[in-house]
Amino acid sequence: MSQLEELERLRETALERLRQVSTSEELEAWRIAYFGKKGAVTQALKAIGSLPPEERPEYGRVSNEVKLALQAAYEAKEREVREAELARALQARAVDVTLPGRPPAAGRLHPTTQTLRQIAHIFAQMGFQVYLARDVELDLYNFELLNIPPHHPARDMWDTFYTTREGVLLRTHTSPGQIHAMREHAPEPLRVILPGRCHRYEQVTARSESMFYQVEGLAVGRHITMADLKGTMVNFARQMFGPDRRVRFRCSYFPFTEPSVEVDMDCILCGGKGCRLCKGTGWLEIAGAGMVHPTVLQNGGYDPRVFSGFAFGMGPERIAMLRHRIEDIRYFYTNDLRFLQQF
Ligand code: 2NL
Repeated sequence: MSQLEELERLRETALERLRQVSTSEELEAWRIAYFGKKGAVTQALKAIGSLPPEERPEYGRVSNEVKLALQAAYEAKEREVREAELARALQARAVDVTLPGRPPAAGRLHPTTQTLRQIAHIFAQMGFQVYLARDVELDLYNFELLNIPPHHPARDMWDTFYTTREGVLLRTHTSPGQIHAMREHAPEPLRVILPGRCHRYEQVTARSESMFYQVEGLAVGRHITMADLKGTMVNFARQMFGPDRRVRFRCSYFPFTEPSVEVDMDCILCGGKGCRLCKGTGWLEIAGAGMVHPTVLQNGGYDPRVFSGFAFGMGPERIAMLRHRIEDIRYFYTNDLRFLQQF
């Protein structure tokens, strides 16, 4: 066989073998077999040196043609293999974009937050604005300005978390915030509710936590009477617990109100006959309240000869416990989803 025929055979077999290549590994093996250092095409090009001079031009031309043709075929095959392999990879790790997504777990408002919002809504209708105040307070605001002097026996009503800084404590009730509110607004009349966390250094039981919320209300104006307090409390009880609720006011004592009362409503379970929930009394306590003590009005910046006011305080956890028949306050802040997801 002549040298030129051999070149022709080389071209045919190389193209035939290239046609059978389908992976990048096979393609690389083909490239080494033909274009590697000892590859068939490389050898064929080198062979020109051993030919008689008169055959060299023709051989050179044809061998160069074969080389270019195989190179072009190789490049075309390389594109084909790359595309095929990409298609296979996409097929293997297919993502079905038409599948519906996984729904994110929907959160919800904490039962205390829900209750705080209902309370705020009811009082908003009666003209009360929400006032927010700090959790860390001065003894001055938490006690002294509320008519509770140092060493006064009334201090025993609040077991207090003190900080290491003299005179700085965690508020035991939201009342100090009312002093801030009064001082901000005096001598203008005022109607605010003040929700927030309070802290007491107490034994934790089914009925009391060391951290809990309070909502206090305060109305200060020129002709405010006990009748305004009673109407406000009755309206609240009926909006929160049903339009037929009866409300009663019992004598009580707070250092910052005079007179002071406890606000009760008829039992939502037995309607007043007496049961386990109301401990046989027929009544449930929902708030403490009273007419703002003149000294406290004065400390808030109001002249007690001109201004009067009423105030009340309630525990939103207790309100929520009554509404939802929750038997233990500790459920509120233990973060057990089995509890929280019921609301
Ligand atoms: C309760 C009782 C009460 C107040 C809070 C108050 C605030 C000022 C002046 C007068 Cl600045 N009073 N607050 C009054 C009566 C009762 O809370 O049992 N809370 C859970």
